[in-house]
Amino acid sequence: MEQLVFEKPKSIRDDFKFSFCPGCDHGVVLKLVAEVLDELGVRENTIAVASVGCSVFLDDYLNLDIVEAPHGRATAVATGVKRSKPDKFVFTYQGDGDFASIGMGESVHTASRNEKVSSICINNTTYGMTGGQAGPTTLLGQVTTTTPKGRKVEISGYPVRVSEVISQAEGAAYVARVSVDNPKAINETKKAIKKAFEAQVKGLGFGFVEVLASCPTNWKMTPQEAHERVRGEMSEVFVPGVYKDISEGV
Ligand SMILES: Cc1ncc(C[n+]2csc(CCOP(=O)(O)OP(=O)(O)O)c2C)c(N)n1
Ligand code: SF4
Repeated sequence: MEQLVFEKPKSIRDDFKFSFCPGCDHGVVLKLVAEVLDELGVRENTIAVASVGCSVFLDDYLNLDIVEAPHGRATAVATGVKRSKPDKFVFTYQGDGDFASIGMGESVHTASRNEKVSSICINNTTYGMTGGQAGPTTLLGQVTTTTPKGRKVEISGYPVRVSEVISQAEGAAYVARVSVDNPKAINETKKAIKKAFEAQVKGLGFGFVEVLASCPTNWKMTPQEAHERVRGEMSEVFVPGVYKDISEGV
């Protein structure tokens, strides 16, 4: 007898068009987001906000109402959506260039105001879609198209530790940094996304998850090498963990 062991989440479109590179982690994270939306039963009541970057085609993947926000403005757009429709479940899905570079002002203030929205930030240490320029999270010494000799403190400063910054905002209800480079980490990431989304459902406030993710294309690595980089040098600088959880008193 045929036994169903896996079902496609209803929050993923039946006709989704796959636009990510082989080995990219965006697809894994989007699947987890879809599973959590299904499990919380909020799909039909959700308005998601997409950013620029490789996640710009969010509406090609997710079976939801989706608004597109210009570079960095996703949390500001989410704020407007939530304030005008407080009964909706609202989340943003952004790259690190979007969330923590040009959008950092919006991101920090959204957390400080304790807006009842949730944000996912994919930290792949680069501007992926535009060809691998340095971004706020680019590691020291990392070679990118705009740091051909490696990122140097004297020229570009230090990498921004996004979860540490957001967790300092008094209004943030939940802040966690996770990764998806192995099955255990993927399970932890799903739990973190659920916690962040539940913070909104329970009215606790702003929930944030930073996902350490690979960009094999711009890192010029195989998917395996890219995950080793996430586990190694990336996790040493961007230490995974729960940085704030007001429901647990962390
Ligand atoms: C208003 C606006 N400014 C700039 C751009 C150009 N742009 C498109 S994607 C991108 C970088 C995205 O990088 P990131 O947010 O890290 O996402 P990734 O592609 O790595 O997932 C930029 C600068 C744009 N599309 N719109
Ligand atoms: S450029 Fe990087 S982030 Fe964008 S789809 Fe390809 S691997 Fe993923």
